[in-house]
Amino acid sequence: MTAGGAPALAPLPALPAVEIAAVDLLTVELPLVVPFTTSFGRQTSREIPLVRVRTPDGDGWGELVTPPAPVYSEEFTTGAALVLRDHLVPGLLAAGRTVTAEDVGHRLRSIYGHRMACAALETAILDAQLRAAGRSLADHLGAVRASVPAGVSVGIPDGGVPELAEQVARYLDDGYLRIKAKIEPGFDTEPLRRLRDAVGDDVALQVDANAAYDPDDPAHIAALDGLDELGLVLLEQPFAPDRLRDHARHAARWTTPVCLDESIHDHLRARDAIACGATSVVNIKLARVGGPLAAVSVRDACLAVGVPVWCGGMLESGVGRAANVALAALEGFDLPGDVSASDRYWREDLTEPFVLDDGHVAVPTGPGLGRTPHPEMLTDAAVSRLDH
Ligand code: OSB
Ligand code: MG
Repeated sequence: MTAGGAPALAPLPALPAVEIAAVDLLTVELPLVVPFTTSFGRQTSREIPLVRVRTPDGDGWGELVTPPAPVYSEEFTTGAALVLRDHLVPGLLAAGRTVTAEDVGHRLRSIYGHRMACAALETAILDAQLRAAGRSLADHLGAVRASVPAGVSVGIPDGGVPELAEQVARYLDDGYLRIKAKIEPGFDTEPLRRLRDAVGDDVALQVDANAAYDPDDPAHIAALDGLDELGLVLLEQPFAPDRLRDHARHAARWTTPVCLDESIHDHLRARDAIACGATSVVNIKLARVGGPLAAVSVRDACLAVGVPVWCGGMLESGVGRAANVALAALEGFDLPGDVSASDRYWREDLTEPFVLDDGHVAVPTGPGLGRTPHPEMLTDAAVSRLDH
């Protein structure tokens, strides 16, 4: 045991490197089954770029989860595709075409940010290495469960509270174990009080503001104070990512735990945010922190000081979802994540779908991600080379 009482965490086993023959980006557009509205905008479909790493032993896949505009963080899809083509892939291959997933971090250490782009590349290389080794990502990362508890993130509906309550009732009926509602100034205390009344006190309910509140605006703070009476599991990212001290100042007054998402871009930021009282739960998205390996180090930093974590999502297709579900299977991920079934997002997923079984999603057991895009889902994909 470490000083913090958490178990000492073993380093990941080494895997043989792969020889990269080509790196491509395949982009498909998938309509969402329900529009997804957050404080930063409304999305009705996703442009999904997949990084494909070709090796003599087969392909590896990774999903680029960037939104179309730089509204969640600085990253956005056209920018990420450009940085992959002009900086990340050339920077990686300049030191040779025999690579490991760790090389993405090591060889590109002088490049700032662009973590979602790095994550797509690192995941694709790790997938190729694991497929060659016949090992699943979940096993490699040290999974401790065969299925993960599933929550669902519900956008701000066009039809207001009646539509929200109807959607939530359907998800609870499906078996989801907790509900996360998006909020923004003007859609917070009152709608959430009505939702709480509709679902009852026993439903695990949490909210996500996506940084839309101003910590110095009394009306904004009054609205967040009102939420504190609703018995929420947590309040996710009320203020802008850099405002750690403001999160800490208000978190100290609330009984509802504050959980940071956008603010936590690496394990050092996790450590600092926890130490200053800005967050007492952490949403870990492997794409936001630069890939599965960085996600494990964020998890380690949280577990070392007894802070619970859960796995967030970015409306992934089956490719990105497979990596998220493997991460959510690790020790410490005890709260239900935003790891919902494929049919919550897509009429037809790019891969074999993820399904909900008694509120849980099964962790893939096949080699690598355990999911591969169906070739017929990629027939209309726009394909470009990243390694010229
Ligand atoms: O803040 O967690 C977020 C989706 C896109 C961008 C940011 C967020 C989200 C979600 C959806 O909440 C989670 C999911 O994939 O179901
Ligand atoms: Mg969030």
